[in-house]
Amino acid sequence: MRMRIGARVFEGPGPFLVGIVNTTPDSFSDGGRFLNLEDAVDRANTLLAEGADLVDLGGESTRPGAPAVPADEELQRVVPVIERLRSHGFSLPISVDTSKAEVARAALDAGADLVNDVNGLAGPGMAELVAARGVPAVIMHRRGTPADMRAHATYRDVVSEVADELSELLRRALIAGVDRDRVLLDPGIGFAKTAEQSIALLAGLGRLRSLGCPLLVGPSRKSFIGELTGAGVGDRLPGTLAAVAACVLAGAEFVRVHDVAAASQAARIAAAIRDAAGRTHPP
Ligand code: HH2
Repeated sequence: MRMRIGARVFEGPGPFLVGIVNTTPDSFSDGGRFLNLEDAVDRANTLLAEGADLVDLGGESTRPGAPAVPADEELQRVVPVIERLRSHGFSLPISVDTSKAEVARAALDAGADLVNDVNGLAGPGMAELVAARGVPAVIMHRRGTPADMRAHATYRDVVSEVADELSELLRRALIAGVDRDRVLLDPGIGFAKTAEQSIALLAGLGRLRSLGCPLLVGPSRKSFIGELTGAGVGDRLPGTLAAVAACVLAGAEFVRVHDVAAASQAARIAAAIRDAAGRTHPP
């Protein structure tokens, strides 16, 4: 993989760590902690110090059942954080986690470098904006909206259906003018997926790699870990690290996590094992 994101060129198999900054009152694991400007900026700087390769800033929770946030409120949550980080010389690329073109546009104007869209660039004007700005984007798979996605978790074969639906989202984005070389694909762990389906997707990342774009995967603290182990949302770091290692071993280039320092260690060990396996048992 070779992809420029903002001032940085990401080259090779990674893994690269995307640190999460949620400026929301209601995110499933850290809602309310980084809602105010200073706290969000501090959080981004902490993630940088912990070894993040980029930060992903979101102003709307996508947890199941989360209410939709009006664009102007989402803007007020994310744009000042980006402006502050950029005016203080923050050195990492910044990703904006939004499904609204209006929010993405303002975030890019303020200095964001990548659009991370849990709606797969399918909303009004989003793919066109990404195409016009020539910025990289994450196309994530989901079905339905946070309000109703649980009802959509029915698949005959989750890995091939997610692969087919991602491929269709990618096709539409390309028709709108998005550059294939600037797309990351994401299976959307937990978005209209049961625990069993999320595990199947983590096991099936190889199939998604065959779509030809780098992968970004977000298993951090998600409910599949709770369902399998009984761990509460504040107690899912060990399960997160196991999932991060699995993603890296399966060839995912980017992992999106809350706990960057711990995930960085897990990812580096998994990458060393991946690379050693490639030398001793070439694919
Ligand atoms: N997961 C969440 C949000 N955005 N973006 C991508 N590309 N992939 C993901 O798996 C993903 C995502 C949900 O996690 P979080 O941001 O911690 O929670 P919330 O949506 O409640 O703010």
